[in-house]
Amino acid sequence: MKINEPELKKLINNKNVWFKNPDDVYYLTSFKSTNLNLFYINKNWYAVTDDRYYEQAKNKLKGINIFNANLLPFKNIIIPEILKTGIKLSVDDEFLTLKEFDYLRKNYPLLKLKSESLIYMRMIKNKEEIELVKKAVFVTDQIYKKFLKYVKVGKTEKDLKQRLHKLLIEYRDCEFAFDPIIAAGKNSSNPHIEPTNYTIKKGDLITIDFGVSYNGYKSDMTRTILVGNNIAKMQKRIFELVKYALDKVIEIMKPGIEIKELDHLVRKIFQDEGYDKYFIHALGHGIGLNIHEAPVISGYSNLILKEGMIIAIEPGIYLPNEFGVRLEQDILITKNGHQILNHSPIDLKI
Ligand SMILES: [Mn+2]
Repeated sequence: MKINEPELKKLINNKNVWFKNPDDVYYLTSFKSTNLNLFYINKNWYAVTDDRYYEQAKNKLKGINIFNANLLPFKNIIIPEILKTGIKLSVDDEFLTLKEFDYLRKNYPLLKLKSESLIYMRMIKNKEEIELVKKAVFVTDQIYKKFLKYVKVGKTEKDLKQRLHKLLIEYRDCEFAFDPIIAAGKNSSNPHIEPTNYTIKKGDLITIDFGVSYNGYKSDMTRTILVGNNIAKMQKRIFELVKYALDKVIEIMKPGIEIKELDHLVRKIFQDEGYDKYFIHALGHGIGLNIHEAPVISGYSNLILKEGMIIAIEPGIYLPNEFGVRLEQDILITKNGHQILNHSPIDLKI
């Protein structure tokens, strides 16, 4: 994303800002690195990097004053002279370390730091970003379709994870958005668990949660499937309840809806059946350059849905030591409603 000055100025309200989050830096400059600090100070741009990126940055980042801080003692945060003048600088507190903070206090005593969350900056996706997420979702759907053919009794969770990796290799512009979750049988009662050597048996439920990253933009999808034909009554009941909640919540998603309302709706549906205490995580999250970004979909949110948000909705019920069901769809908020981006089937039986 090239810097879109008018948009950005609106977002940061003409403040002086220090961008430290690599995703924010990439969003603003399209420059990928593990060490590029970006500053917007008195309407000028400054970037500080090191030898590894300096030449590239000079060539690619037009209109930005580039500093090479390679030889300086604290290269990650040596910053332009201007900071010695005692300006006020907003910085995302999640990305400033205590070590850096102490260093700044000693060496830039006049600098006033203001802790500020910048997570809202990337919340509304533009056309280009929406296309990139759609592409990531498309690849996820393709991989899932091929993956399903491989799921059989006798395979282990690790076998299944390895298969996902093999299928991903075909898409050379993609990588996994996060380490895929494959949880079968009792393991599925943990929302997040590492794949094990557990061997899949008839009648097991398997939760598959994975997504891909395409040009930095992420998808996130979860399915719960049954191995074999015989479904236990309880499995069917929980699956149908989670599916019902997913459908109901997506149905109401459109600009203007309060985010906490989405969370309340799902918890109410589960509560009516006595399962609300087994829904042990937030209902969802924004996706974009990061797999979990603003807005968080929870009962504590004060935000409303807006056109251009892309949100993963993932209700789940986890019965300890029995099994769990989670279903997750990626939803684009459109002008008048929403669009479900995933096309993978949500059938329980395979
Ligand atoms: Mn998710």
